[in-house]
Amino acid sequence: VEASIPEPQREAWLKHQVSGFKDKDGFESEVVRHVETTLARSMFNCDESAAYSACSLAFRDRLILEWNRTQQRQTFADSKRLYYLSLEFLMGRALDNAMLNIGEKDTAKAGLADLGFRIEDVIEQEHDAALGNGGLGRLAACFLDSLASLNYPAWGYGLRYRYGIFKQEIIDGYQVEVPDYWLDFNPWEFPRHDVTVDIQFFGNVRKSTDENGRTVAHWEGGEIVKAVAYDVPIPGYATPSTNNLRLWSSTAASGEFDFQKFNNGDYESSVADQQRAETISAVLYPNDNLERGKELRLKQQYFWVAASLYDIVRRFKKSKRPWKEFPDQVAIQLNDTHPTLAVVELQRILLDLEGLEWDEAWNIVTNTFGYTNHTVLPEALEKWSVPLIQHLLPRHLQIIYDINLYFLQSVERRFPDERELLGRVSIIEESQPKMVRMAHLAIVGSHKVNGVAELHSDLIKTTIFKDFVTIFGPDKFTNVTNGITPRRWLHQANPRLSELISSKAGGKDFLTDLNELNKIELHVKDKAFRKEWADIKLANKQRLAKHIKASAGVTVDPTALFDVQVKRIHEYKRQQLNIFGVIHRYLTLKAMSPEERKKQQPRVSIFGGKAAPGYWMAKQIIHLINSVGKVVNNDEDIGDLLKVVFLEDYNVSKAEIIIPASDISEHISTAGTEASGTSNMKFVLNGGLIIGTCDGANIEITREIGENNIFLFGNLAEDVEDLRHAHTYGSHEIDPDLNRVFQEIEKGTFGSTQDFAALISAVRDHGDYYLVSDDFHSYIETQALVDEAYRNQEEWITKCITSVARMGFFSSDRCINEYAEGIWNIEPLRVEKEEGA
Ligand code: RUG
Repeated sequence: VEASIPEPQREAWLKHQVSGFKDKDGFESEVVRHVETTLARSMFNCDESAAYSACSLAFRDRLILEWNRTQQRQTFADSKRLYYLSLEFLMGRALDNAMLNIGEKDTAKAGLADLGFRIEDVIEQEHDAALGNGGLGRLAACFLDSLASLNYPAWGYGLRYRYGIFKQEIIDGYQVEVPDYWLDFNPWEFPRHDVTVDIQFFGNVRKSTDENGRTVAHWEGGEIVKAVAYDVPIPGYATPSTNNLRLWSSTAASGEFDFQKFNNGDYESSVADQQRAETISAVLYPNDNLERGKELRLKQQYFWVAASLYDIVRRFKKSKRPWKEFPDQVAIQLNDTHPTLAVVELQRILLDLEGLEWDEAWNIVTNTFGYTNHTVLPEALEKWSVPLIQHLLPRHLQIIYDINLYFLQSVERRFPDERELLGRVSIIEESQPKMVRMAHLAIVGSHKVNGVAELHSDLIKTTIFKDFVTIFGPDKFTNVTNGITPRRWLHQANPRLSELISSKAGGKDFLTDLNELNKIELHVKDKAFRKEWADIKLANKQRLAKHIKASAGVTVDPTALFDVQVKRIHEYKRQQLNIFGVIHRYLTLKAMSPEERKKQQPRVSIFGGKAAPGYWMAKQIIHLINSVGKVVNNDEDIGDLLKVVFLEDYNVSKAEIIIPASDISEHISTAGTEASGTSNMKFVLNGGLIIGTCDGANIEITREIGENNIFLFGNLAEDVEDLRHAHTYGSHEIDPDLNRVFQEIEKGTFGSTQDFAALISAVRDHGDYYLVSDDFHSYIETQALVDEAYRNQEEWITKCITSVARMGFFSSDRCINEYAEGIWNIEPLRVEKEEGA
């Protein structure tokens, strides 16, 4: 790269090369420089917020230098890259992560102390980057961390929402949504005003014939919106590799048209255009596992996909390689169906703009894309109305119809007698209006389709995508069980446990090879080790107890059993089962004599999670939890035996406090509904046990850690359909204990009975789709086993240590290596450590 610059100029550049801070002194001088120049402040008015900004800028400078080098290295190596397309990246805070991944947290701690600040307070200043709803977005963030840490040449592409997931407030027990404006000061992004792409919407398609007699489509007219790139550096752990996350922001295209409007005095309308354009990237849709088919959402999808592909194609074209080599240079992963229009857009680029023939183009497209499915829930499977696509993206609709035609023709040739098969696999659903089934398009347009846990990958092959397995064969469908990054979810969230583990595992290698954790199993009987283990858990619980007091106003005893369920609120995740179980516990305790009560295991039931603003049932669940808490927490008969807490505004930084403090966490979805779950992995990795159904990754966690170390209950996925059928067509007896709970709610013990009627009738009168009653008895019994097991602290600690030791499989590094080898066909770039600054 350097060779293209003439010698004297190169010398000048190299002489003045910036290197970023090297030690504590250098760090301090960078912080002071940023306070005084970048922020225009001084030591007299540098508060914690300014210290955070300056400290972040000092680290950002380091990152950006490594980012530049990494990009140069990748360009020079000219090897295949992965592009991860995700509408959500739930990154959380960046400063702590950057300090730890770069390996300079101690330097920063000492430097900040010299300047008069506590590092914890400075870290606390950061606003979470919350560009995601839940598991899907956080998985994308873990994947970015692993890709960089493993030195893979990879970019993430997403949207730079002005408003991330809303902030949740609990007022009188109800969820209230408040906008999350997070961009006030964000030192972690670099606006690239020179990297812009014009994105077209609406208009019409004209066809002409070229000199070779070939029909050429021209997409004309309509409206142009400009995409501006914002780059976020993603540091790898213990490597100089720093990858890029490119987020697109929308703005009005500054065309002559606007200018003319303005000159003509039509100021209002030119401002309205600007605002309309900016709306595209304004807000993250707050739905998890639910699609609503809104036009603006489709606009977001195309805007992001078109800008990203333009960027990817531009980069490829610089290499001057022939088009057929595109899949050798580029792998694109579709994170769920949200980016599926990328399949159509690449076909359009190759066909209409680059002049390739259909088959040649389609071959390139299908060899480029991979598709990850994250759900089997029907309400989450994306469909877009044909008239909407026709209106917004007229050329794309034509291409979708052509893709479908050729696909169905090939199916018909191979299965001439199966007329119904065509209707079932068609990309177009023959409804009123017709709909485009995005999952079908993603499958047809990709060379690999994967689920995210073994059970889930089996289920998609035998249920929703069964016909496609018949058509394409089983090899196209594969499994990559999800994972989590141990850097954030152990080292950062639980520094003392990380330190203790490294003292027994022979250093920090477990952070880059999580299987090294198994070394601690040898020490499971070591008294001092066990003592320190228990002390750390208690300290983490004390920290959470403080947080509970400050945010929910409830005093909890840190020695009680902490039972945690934190995740999006959803009927399939069954927080209602949990709270019904809590009521049952409360009633049981109330019925006991004071002597009997004294023998019971004290418990704190902790809930957290957001409900989609339009999801009424989920909001009722939150209200019930808070209403139960109000009664139970103030009942003098009960005291510390049971406390019920709803922690408002669950997000990544709160997860970092909550997860290390858990004794038992709940992963209790109806079997067959939770694709994987990833918080189950985080809790176990932090020395908490789990109670769960045989669903998602719980099954593989059991396989790894052993049946004795997990509390499983409930019906199996294979029985769910029959049970539902029986509820609808046979008699449906409600579990008697659950009935008692319902009666208590209906008596008004927890306030207005009207509010909770729907939660009860979903079980009693509407078929109990989520099998709450069927699983209730098993759930209650298993919770009793949890109490019993917890009473034997020695055995409990043994279970915890053994489980952590066996969690190696769940590192997102393992997943990324599986994707790289089995789907993307990419190699890591070797990096010498000294190469970095
Ligand atoms: O619900 C799933 C989780 O089970 C899974 O762990 C996570 C990551 O794979 O994705 C979640 N998910 C699925 N979020 N949105 C969807 C459907 O769009």
